[in-house]
Amino acid sequence: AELTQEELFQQRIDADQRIEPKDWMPDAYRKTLIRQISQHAHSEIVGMLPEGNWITRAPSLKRKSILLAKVQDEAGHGLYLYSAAETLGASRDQMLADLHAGKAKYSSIFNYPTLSWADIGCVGWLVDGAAILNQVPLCRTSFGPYARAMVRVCKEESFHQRQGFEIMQTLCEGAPEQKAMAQEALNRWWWPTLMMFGPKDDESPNTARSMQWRIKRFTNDELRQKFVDMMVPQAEFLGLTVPDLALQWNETKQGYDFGEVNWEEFWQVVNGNGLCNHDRLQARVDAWEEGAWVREAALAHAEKRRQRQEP
Ligand code: FAQ
Repeated sequence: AELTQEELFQQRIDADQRIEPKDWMPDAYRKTLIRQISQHAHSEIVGMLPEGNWITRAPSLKRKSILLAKVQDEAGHGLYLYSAAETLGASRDQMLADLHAGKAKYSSIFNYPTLSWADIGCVGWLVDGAAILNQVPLCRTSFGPYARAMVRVCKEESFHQRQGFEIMQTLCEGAPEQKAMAQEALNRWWWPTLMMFGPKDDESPNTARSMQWRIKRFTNDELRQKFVDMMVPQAEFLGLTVPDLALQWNETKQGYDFGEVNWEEFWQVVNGNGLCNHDRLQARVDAWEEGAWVREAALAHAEKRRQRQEP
């Protein structure tokens, strides 16, 4: 019997061939990619806000220039990702309209406040650490433009993670007050970071199909486990305590057992009721409205140039 288009598509996926924008693809594949890539793009842009909050208060000129560069990198990541989503037929104006209307999701982690300088350390160390674990496998995701965008993003994320760890290390080697500040920040960021990987596999509606299509290469729980196994020794090296009484090395599985994430809190934050959801969205809406004159001026300029070039 002849294979259907969908079966041929799955054969290409199974042979690890990249799917490109003009190739045939099932509607649901296109839809789930637009969903994931646009959420990812929004996360990068909204993710600039918690760290942007500390640019004017960075403790030294050196820290300030590093933080500025990092926050600008996140803007760049957002732009590559919006472009990748556009190759699937999504319109950037529509994606942004959905974000501004509160209809589009972005990572739960950016709805938590950055209260002290140590939070900037934790965002780099833990949040970028989680982002890297999730994104390195995405360099091999089946959709070409998304995979290629991830290569550069991951290189930049490694620098971000390193700078976060180094902030933590400096604080942990400093005065007792600085070490306490680092511990207090870890206490607040640990659990929200574990939530970044998404719901448990048996409660994740998208995982099975995204694995079959090789959009995702690991499940949410697999990545969460890798994260804990990677981070616990780093916390020990810093002399910090991971705030989880259930945390214990499991010899048989050669990994850590750890406590249960507060899923009630996770869904509250995802559904708009976290500490900063309102402020984050308002900041994006304000930026869009205050930037209207720039967009208008750019369009007017392009129009003038076009008229000048006409014979
Ligand atoms: N927050 O069925 P699943 C960064 C939603 S890193 C909010 O498991 P999926 C770097 C999910 O969308 C952060 N919503 O979904 C940076 C779905 O809702 P939907 C961004 C979440 O897609 C660092 C529903 O729950 N990284 O920005 C979350 O298979 C520092 C059911 O979930 C990425 O986006 C959550 N944590 O797996 C920037 C990576 N988790 O759409 C600035 C790419 C789940 O059905 C500063 N994305 N949901 O209504 C992915 O790998 C996947 O989309 C997952 C979720 C793993 C996030």
